[in-house]
Amino acid sequence: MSHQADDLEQFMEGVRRRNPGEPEFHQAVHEVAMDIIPYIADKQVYKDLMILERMTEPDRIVTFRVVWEDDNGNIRVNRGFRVQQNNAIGPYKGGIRFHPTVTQSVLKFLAFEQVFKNSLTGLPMGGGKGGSDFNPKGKSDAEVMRFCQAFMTELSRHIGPDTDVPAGDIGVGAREVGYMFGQYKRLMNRFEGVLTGKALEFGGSRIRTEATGYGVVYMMDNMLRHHGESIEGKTCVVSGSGNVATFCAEKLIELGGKVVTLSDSGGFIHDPDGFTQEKLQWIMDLKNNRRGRIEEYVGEFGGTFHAGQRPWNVPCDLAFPCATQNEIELADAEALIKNGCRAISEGANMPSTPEAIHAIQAHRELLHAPSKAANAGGVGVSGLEMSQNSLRLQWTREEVDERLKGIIAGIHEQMVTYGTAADGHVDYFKGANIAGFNKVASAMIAYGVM
Ligand code: NDP
Ligand code: 2IT
Repeated sequence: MSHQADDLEQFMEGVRRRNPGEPEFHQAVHEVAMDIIPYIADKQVYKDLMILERMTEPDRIVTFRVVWEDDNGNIRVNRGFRVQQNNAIGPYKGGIRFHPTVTQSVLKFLAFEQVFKNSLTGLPMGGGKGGSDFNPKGKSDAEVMRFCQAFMTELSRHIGPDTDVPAGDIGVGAREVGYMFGQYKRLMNRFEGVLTGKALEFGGSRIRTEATGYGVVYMMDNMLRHHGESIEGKTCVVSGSGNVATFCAEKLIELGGKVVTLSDSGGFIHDPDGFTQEKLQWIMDLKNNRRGRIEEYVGEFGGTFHAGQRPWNVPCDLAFPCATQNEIELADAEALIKNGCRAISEGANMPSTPEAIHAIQAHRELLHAPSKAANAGGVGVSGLEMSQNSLRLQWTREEVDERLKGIIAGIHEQMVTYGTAADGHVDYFKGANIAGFNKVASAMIAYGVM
């Protein structure tokens, strides 16, 4: 083994020892350390000051009991978390996830990724993440409201517009942010920008709802243009049918892409004719208002439903994983490669397994933008929402969209700067990891030992 492979293994050994039983967290740290350890090999100050070791240890984790009453009068108990990972370059910032699969490991991986992502946006935001194992599926609005109020009753002690600013993620959208913001305002008697993703009537930003999905497509556009190509006429496979997936599909259709799949946890739908904006509106209504299942699409518009499957075997030019972590495994990556897929822009956080990433990187014709860069448009516009709240102003749609495009183009440029090899090949993972790391590391060095 080379020195660097030794150093990586030794470092990961420590991470695994200090964080037992947290496989998602180990995976996220390993994905970053693979690039950072060789990068700092000749930068003694980073090693002496233990910068990477300090970055992998959250500043703090708050865990708490959330007790609420369901519609039948039963008392229900869930666990709430907030992982405050790193605030070297700004207040902790990152979403809240409500899903039965939420564990400390999942939230630690998300908080760790968020530090690098927020750094890449160029805005002053540290990294954090929170959530609960609460399952919103099948719950009434009143139950969701009582849960959100109970959750915020504890969380409110730990957050604030200059301390920690949560937002949405899986299972947390406009409805949940509304309930949580209302409860914070009631408890603190302060109207302040403590959450982002708020509705326009009470301090939200235009384009925040669309921002993650739009940004994923803008990143794809940047990657393709850098290689002399464009989205127009390309067949696109998208997974998920939530916030990120649907606005990713909307922007793709607008730019002339042909989107042929969407999915949910029940399986995927395949419409070989491609979705139109009208069909997509129907899906958004199904998911956001009627809270139905994606398979219902087939009864309305035709196409096929594939129960229990993901869409990666459907031949495509461009792929957009927008559902959840580890949804592209090795066999999926191999299917994408075999079918001639040209590029992947990751909407979900850490959607590709290490084996899948390895296979894709070995196949150098397949461009691959990592989630911490490709989905940074969401938190980027959250940062703009914080700016607008501080200014007590709301910008126009055009103004926010222009800034979003600028943020994504800036991230693409940083990845090219740090990720381009001598032969011109761009390793977007390496570029994102090093560029995200540099800014946070410099701030930490400036603060001294803490
Ligand atoms: P939503 O809750 O709006 O939608 C999630 C979608 O993914 C649903 O279609 C859901 O299906 C599906 N899904 C969730 N978990 C699983 C699972 N375990 N297996 C299969 N399908 C699953 O969430 P978002 O669209 O907001 O988030 C999607 C991804 O994007 C996540 O990885 C999130 O972290 C990431 N992200 C979100 C941002 C945002 O601004 N919202 C910003 C950056 C990243 P079902 O309805 O059946 O549960
Ligand atoms: O993963 C993410 O970047 C988000 N869920 C959005 C975070 C935010 O603060 O807008």
